[in-house]
Amino acid sequence: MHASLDGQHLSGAERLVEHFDSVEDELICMLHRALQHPRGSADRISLQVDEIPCEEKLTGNLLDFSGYLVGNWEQGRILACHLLTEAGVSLGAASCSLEYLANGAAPGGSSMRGAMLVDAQSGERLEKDQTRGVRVSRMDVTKVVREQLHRCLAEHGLDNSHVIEALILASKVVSAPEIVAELCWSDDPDYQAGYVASSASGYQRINLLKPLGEERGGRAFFVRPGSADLAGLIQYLEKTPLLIDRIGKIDRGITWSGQV
Ligand code: WAQ
Ligand code: MG
Repeated sequence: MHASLDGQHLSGAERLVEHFDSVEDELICMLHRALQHPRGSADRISLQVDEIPCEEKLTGNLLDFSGYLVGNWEQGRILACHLLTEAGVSLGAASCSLEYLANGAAPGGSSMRGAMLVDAQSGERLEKDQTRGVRVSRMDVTKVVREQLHRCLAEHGLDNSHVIEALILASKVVSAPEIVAELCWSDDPDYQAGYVASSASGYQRINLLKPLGEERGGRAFFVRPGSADLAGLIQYLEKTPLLIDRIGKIDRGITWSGQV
């Protein structure tokens, strides 16, 4: 679903539906989402439905979730840099990517529509189009996992669509063997949280990664140095259907002392 208002993007979402019978219900949910967006009711809505042959579908697991609480966004960025280096990203690649996102990674200093691809050692940007970037798509959790996730996240007061969608996206991203880690924070001016994800350490949420009111956000996918088949990686991230049928652990937030 893509929805816009006065020619401006308003909302977008997608689902992988297991049974044909649920397609209609999901479409109605999407319609409501577009019409009841907090920033207004859409005046243009596109709904697209694609059949996916069963043999194309992969299954996988959701990353473990843990939360870090920092006192301010500057500390959050120091922590993000530390977690990235722990995951195997060089200090240079981590710090220049934080800077790209902070300054708006698209030409002209706005947010990209998709993610940067960054060499985890050199920090070189590898995506062909620095406005569009790489757009991860075709991933979802099963209905059972979605219900478990709502329940577990609600216990920590974190049952919101930002968290759920980011956790699903990150789970697909770091499931690619070429990816070392992901860094993300939102482009919504009033949503300050973000995360560092890797297959070894899971989804590590950081409550503050940018100042309130900041519209520049984005994503960096750190690629293992020397990965030859970038086209194959992009194909996997953008096109291969992944239905996540196992939930991970959900841990309570821990306060970060600022010591690295
Ligand atoms: N594929 C790649 N990059 C994307 C995609 C996608 N499908 N969707 C968005 N992006 C990029 C794009 O540059 C956006 O500007 C940026 O990511 C942020 O997107 O509390 O809300 O949808 O645990 O604003 C993370 C923290 C929230 C959640 C992320 O991202 C939590 C968020 P947004
Ligand atoms: Mg957003």
